[in-house]
Amino acid sequence: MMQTGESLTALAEIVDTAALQVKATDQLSLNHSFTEKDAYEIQRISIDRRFERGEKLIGLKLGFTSYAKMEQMGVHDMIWGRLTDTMLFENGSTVDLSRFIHPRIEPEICFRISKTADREISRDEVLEYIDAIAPAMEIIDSRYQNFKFSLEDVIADNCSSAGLVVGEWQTPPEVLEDLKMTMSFDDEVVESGSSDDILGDPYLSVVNAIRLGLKYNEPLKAGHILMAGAATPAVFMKPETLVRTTVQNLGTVEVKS
Ligand code: OOG
Ligand code: MG
Repeated sequence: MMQTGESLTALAEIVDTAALQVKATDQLSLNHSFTEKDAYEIQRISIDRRFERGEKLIGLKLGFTSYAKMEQMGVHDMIWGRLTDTMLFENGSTVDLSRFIHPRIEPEICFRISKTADREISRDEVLEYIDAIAPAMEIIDSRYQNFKFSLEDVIADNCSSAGLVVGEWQTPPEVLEDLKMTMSFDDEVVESGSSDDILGDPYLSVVNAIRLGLKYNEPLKAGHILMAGAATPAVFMKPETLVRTTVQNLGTVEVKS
């Protein structure tokens, strides 16, 4: 059954409060029925609450752009969420794990958007819309118990987004295929994959994020960043650990806990 505006607001408050109080909540879908469209509306309302508290939109993220992630989480459709300024950690900085419920970290690629697209674009046009690219990691922290959710649940929860760290910006190469990506904890490799694991070509993340942003009235704009989605499964963070991701040809990015 379609939820009314008022009850979508109540559901948005549940996920926002869980994030604020750093306390896991039941999956919304256990007690409420709502559609994917409703889920994006819940996400929008919950992120609006952050904006009201002063946070600023810095860009968008995609999720489930790799089979590794889809399999790990049992969810099989691409999703998108919003990134705000308070989620951004400086490369090499220390992250306070007490800010999160049960944080996981995953290796990604980040794009800087240089031109606002007012229509869908093709793969061949991507380089006209970005001016920089960087190795990156996303910290995800589902607001749901045991990191378990349906597709609708995770969309409502802003796709688990909780933090991100971006390495040095590079000039975008013509092709991004077949670049080795590894993530290590204190120099021990914990996950490795290839840039190809992201949609077969991470530049397709730009095509898809522009399409989805237009569809949901949250267009990617010049100056925004875009997280492409993880190439490998995410790994639970541990205290006192240096986490580093290396993307072949693009360099490294790291964060300490
Ligand atoms: C959802 C977020 C997925 C990605 O990069 O695929 C995601 C989750 O795994 O909790 O960010
Ligand atoms: Mg991610």
